[in-house]
Amino acid sequence: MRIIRRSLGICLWCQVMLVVPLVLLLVQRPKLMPLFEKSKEGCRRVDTNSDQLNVTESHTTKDVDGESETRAPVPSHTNRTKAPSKPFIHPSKPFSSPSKRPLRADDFEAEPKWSFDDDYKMDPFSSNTSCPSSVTSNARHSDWLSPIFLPKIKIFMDNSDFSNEIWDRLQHFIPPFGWMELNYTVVKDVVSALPPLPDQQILQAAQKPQDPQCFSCAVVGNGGILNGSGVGREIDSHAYVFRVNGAVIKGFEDDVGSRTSFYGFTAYTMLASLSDTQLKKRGFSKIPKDNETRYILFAEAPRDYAWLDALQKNKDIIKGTLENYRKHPRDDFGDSFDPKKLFVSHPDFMRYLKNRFAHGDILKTHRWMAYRPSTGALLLLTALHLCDKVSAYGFMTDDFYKYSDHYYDVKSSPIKFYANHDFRLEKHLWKHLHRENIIKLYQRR
Ligand SMILES: *[C@@H]1O[C@H](CO)[C@@H](O)[C@H](O)[C@H]1NC(C)=O
Ligand SMILES: *[C@@H]1O[C@H](CO)[C@@H](O)[C@H](O)[C@H]1NC(C)=O
Ligand SMILES: *[C@@H]1O[C@H](CO)[C@@H](O)[C@H](O)[C@H]1NC(C)=O
Ligand SMILES: *[C@@H]1O[C@H](CO)[C@@H](O)[C@H](O)[C@H]1NC(C)=O
Ligand SMILES: *[C@@H]1O[C@H](CO)[C@@H](O)[C@H](O)[C@H]1NC(C)=O
Ligand SMILES: CC(=O)N[C@H]1CO[C@H](CO)[C@@H](O)[C@@H]1O
Repeated sequence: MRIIRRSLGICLWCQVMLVVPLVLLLVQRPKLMPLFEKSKEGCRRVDTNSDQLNVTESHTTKDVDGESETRAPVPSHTNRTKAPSKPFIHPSKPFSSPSKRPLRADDFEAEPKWSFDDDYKMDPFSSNTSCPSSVTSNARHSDWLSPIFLPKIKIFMDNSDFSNEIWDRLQHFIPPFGWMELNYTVVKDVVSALPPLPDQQILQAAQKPQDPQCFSCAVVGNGGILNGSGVGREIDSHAYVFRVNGAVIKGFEDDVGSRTSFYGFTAYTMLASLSDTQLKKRGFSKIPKDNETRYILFAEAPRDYAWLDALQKNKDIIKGTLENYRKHPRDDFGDSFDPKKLFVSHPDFMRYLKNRFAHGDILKTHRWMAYRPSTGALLLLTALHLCDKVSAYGFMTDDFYKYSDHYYDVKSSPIKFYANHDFRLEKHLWKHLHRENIIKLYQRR
């Protein structure tokens, strides 16, 4: 068997199994198996960064119902930019039946992988840029990025992004990568209330004839490297300025600029920032609210959907979510809250960023469910898919130990590493993107 496998690349049995699962899935009670990492037992993990078609071998695993049985492996097509030529399960096919109890994160000992894990909602109306040297065109010339970069992926959700089929599909992924363990009614209400987003390339949609060909964006992280940097004017000179979480401006204009075109947050990071004592000392008492400011919510947990529901319906947050912070989300936006100014990350886009750009090692462990890219990373990677040119300020560099955690820290303190993020991976990613001429990463000499 081993010899055959070596000579063929994949075993014969596996080749047969490329075709069978689709039939099984449609005919049988649809149950998909996570591709656990159990190399000792002969199963290989599907590498989501490989361009080859890799298949896990047969193995016995604990089913989501608790029964133990041998099941056909699910093929994973991984040729990302092309339409799949091998069998794959289309996202619009239902995967769960109402009689079954919903999937739970606890069912899995490590991050589950599904055949449709790497399939994402695309935006057919995504507009082309006329910028001669944009992120998209530079990515096309990068051996590393061209196979993984999807310039036309759908970035934000609108009211077309809820249906029972989508609900069933996204049940397989925990938030922010999907909707596992969320409340059906709340998700349905929230997504259905989002305004239509006919052209999600929101920056290019604003394009007028007199506008520049290339839209530049400055993404401002909160790193201590910005303290004393003097790059405030440079930041403000970009067409758009992105900020995140505790985005202190007052008193730091010379270093971080003063404009905010986009403010990125999760319900928790925003509310926690607003109640942070250190940030309070810096006068951070409200989120940025310029006349140009728009908002990007990275919906990372059930509480984000509950918070958004309350924001949309102009009511208090339900008990058991974030009511210890501020009960009434509208208060943070003011009376003139305009739903069109709030963009909500698409779970497919979040999963794409995790799978292809920031796949933390912790995902292979039993603590997999805690992991997500940091809010700053989500914002920078979002800008990468919206803008023609991206400059990153206040993001982690190799000499991070020389700087305080944040530029606004009252007392210098070393950067904190959190178990649920992978800052080293992110630091490496920024450096790599900078080297490949995709972003300009601010570094001090
Ligand atoms: C993936 O795409 C490349 C070209 O980009 C192609 O050569 C290769 O055959 C494709 N692989 C599969 C499995 O379709
Ligand atoms: C966008 O660009 C691609 C390739 O450059 C081209 O084939 C396509 O027609 C363009 N679409 C629009 C809407 O301009
Ligand atoms: C889901 O949310 C609705 C509306 O808030 C609530 O009435 C319902 O009890 C929730 N369902 C579950 C299973 O928690
Ligand atoms: C919005 O901001 C721009 C740029 O600072 C300014 O020129 C304009 O007057 C402002 N508009 C309003 C209504 O405040
Ligand atoms: C920021 O820079 C100022 C001036 O160089 C310095 O006095 C201060 O200690 C720095 N703050 C932190 C948190 O390192
Ligand atoms: C991650 C992984 O298993 N990648 C393998 C995919 O299949 C090719 C060809 O069989 C291997 O060379 C890769 O190592």
